[in-house]
Amino acid sequence: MTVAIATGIPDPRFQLVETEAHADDFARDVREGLTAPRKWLPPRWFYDALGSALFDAICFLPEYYVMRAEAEVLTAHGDEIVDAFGANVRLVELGSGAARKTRLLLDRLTERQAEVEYVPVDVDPQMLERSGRELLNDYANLRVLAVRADFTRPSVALTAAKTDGLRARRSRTVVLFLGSTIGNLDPEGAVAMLRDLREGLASGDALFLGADLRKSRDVLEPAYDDPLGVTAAFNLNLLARINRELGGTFALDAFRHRAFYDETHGRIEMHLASRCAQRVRIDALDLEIAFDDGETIHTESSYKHDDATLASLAEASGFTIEKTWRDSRAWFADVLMIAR
Ligand code: AVJ
Repeated sequence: MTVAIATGIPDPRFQLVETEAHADDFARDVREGLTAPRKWLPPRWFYDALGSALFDAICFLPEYYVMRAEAEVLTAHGDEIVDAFGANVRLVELGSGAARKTRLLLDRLTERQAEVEYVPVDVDPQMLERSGRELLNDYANLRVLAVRADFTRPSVALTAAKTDGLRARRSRTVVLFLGSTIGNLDPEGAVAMLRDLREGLASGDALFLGADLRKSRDVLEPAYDDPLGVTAAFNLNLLARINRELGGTFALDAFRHRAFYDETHGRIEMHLASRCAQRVRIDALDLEIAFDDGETIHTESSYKHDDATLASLAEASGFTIEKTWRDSRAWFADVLMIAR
């Protein structure tokens, strides 16, 4: 079910494993989402090359505190966090991307352990190769077993990492799921994912989860609707991507970015609202979509957590919260959970 593929990196410390479980069908998701009674698109499709660059730009915005708040947690409490991981751990990271924040932990782990095995899990093999190579340049005692897999099915990735794994004497696996990526999942989806993760772990293994916290609307809404319009561009790029890849005919200026905080559900919702009644053709799908004036496509939910939601998430998925670290404003939390 998994095959190691040739990687062009002649480094014996790097290995890339492919799984079959990367649900990679943009066309299918666009058809399903845009023909639904309430139109929607999954946020995972934001991240083509341009979308990933726009997300990087978002992280520089003064209004978007999320990345900086988590970096503060990992910087201020890094030693304590790595202490709590324990000795000789293997690090798995779900949705590793460029693995920039991971370095704050690897800096410390590679000093404490003779050898660190790092298992980044991502759907983008180029990203895995690039970030893997960069990490290996900087850490002499690192081994990278990159797994190309859909991180919403962590058990598949963990199985791949087990069969093809590098042998290191280790006490426990610590799974990193940073950056509030969990926020894209609704409560049921988050529990389903963490349950699947728990199935791939042994009792005593750990999850280190980054979650954005509930806070004032006055802070949350500008973070997702910035005056420079970068988040608007990030959102609209989804339509541009449909135009580029599926022969869509979206006029980008006929849609407007909207983001608002739904306090009842504790989530930011992002939408693209049609500025008029219009029809849009998507050639590759042989489809024409009708929009009413003001009708929206729901493109993202970003759930915000608190102690209660994190506790019930852990409880429902087979983990026990060991410790929580927050930034100085208590806007973001990183939580260490142990598999029961
Ligand atoms: C990457 C899912 C953590 O929800 O804050 C940023 C994505 N969307 N601005 C988030 C995002 C709009 C981000 N996550």
